[in-house]
Amino acid sequence: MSIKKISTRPFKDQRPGTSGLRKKVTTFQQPHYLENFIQSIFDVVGKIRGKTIVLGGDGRFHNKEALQIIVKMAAANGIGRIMLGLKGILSTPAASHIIRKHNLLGGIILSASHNPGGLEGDFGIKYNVENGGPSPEHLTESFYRRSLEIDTYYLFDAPDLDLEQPGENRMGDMVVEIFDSTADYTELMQRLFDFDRMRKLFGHGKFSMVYDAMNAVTGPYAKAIFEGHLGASRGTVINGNPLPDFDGIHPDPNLKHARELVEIMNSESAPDFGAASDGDGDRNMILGRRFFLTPSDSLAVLAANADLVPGYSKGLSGVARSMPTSMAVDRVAEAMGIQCYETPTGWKFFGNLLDAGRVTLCGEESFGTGSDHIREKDGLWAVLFWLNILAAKGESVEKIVQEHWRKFGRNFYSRHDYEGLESDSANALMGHLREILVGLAGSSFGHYEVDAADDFSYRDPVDGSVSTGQGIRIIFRGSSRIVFRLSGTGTEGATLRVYLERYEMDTERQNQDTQEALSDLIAIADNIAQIHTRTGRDVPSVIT
Ligand code: G16
Repeated sequence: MSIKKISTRPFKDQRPGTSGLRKKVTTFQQPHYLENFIQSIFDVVGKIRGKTIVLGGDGRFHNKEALQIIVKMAAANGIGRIMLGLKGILSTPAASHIIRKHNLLGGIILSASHNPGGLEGDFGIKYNVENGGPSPEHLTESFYRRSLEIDTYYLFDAPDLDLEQPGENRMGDMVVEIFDSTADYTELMQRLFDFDRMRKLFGHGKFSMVYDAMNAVTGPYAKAIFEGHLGASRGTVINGNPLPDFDGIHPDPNLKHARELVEIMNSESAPDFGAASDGDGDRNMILGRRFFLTPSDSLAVLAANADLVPGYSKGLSGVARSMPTSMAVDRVAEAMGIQCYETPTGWKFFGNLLDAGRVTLCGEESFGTGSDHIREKDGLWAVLFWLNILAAKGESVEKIVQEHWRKFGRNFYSRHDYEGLESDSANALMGHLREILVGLAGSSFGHYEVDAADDFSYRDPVDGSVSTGQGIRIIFRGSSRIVFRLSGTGTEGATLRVYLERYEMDTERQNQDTQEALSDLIAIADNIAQIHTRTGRDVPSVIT
């Protein structure tokens, strides 16, 4: 067996987005496409000879084929050992944990996260670094630059591995250890949460839950934890088998795509608690009985109740949220006397703050919540955090959230997505916003007066790096905001995201319908950005 040296030519479109390189499956199936990007990663990371990496994916279409190629490329490039998820399955949080637990060089995760799967769907590659987190921006830019000049990649000439059997295999000098990561991950969760208390919650027979794994990666982990360790009844986990096409489900845990769960939670016989995760297991959606909780509120409630959870009972060093995430957690931080950091969208921006011990909890409006236990957001962790709080308080999700609003005020919040826009018109819309920004401060729209308007830029307080152009913020007096940005995770045209937020202190007015409460801001957003005129769209594709 030998190492094959293969000549190739660069592709021009391998610049990673918000979270790794995401493209249509058919793009990745082009000869040399995947190989070019993987070789670019190996070339840029450098000093990989003899090192260990973790490898796996969310089980989506093309996962296994891609894994076989990457294993052979790793062997040819001198990697010493690969820890490979059994059947090719590894959730993003589990991969982050394995990197940290074993002090690995890093990891390659094959996932397009919450994007649709199947032959017509999406595929993706992320490289996580030695702290377990996503590659920082300077590294993803280096992968991209390398991909523009690459002319050779290396492949070990060997038969495919059997991914279905745990144990050690050899490929040349490299060892491939095929392992089941559910035990490691469960053990980490047991260190953070009060499993006894949660077992009692399920044990007295009055508490019920449904968890929707959306036929994606979390099914095996969720069954082991909820139905196994915590004694929840069988059937608590629905859509629990990872399938290449997710059985047609779009694995994005929101009100539109987690349809089955939402129907169950809105029914007369709804269980007490509902939750879902996405394709690679890093997102979460939390539902009470006939009650939807925004991810922004979820982060704020977790922070306010962290003292009830063993892993966080010593206090939080600080919290962080992405810029478009509502400012609900800011109020909790203020009350607790801790720092709240505002970062650009993308989990990679939390890495330095977590490593420096400046924050313990962080979260994003895009259904992502996490802590310093790993360096990725973590879907099942968030669900367990909620379960632990429910077990400790003995109250419903709705009651806990209502009380939170009474104490801190409510940040009415919604995100309107306009998907599949023509890139040119979406870019022109953002260009128009940038042009008018300067003149906005001081102007009034109905009752709303603009306090400040800018294109968000971030200076990392730890390493001083600066990221510009991270979204247009229009901030009104009284803590209302409209934010506009283009998604960095889509694979078709452009997606405009409009984030709307209004703060309400008056407890009498905290129970309005969210869209109603935001109706003035929705009209102002359209007026300022000329959404309808520029995109031809009357309504958003998705409202969360
Ligand atoms: C990724 C990132 C998140 C980000 C989200 C949405 O999530 O990891 O940090 O908030 O994309 O990004 P955008 O608004 O640019 O589409 P995931 O779950 O897709 O990896």
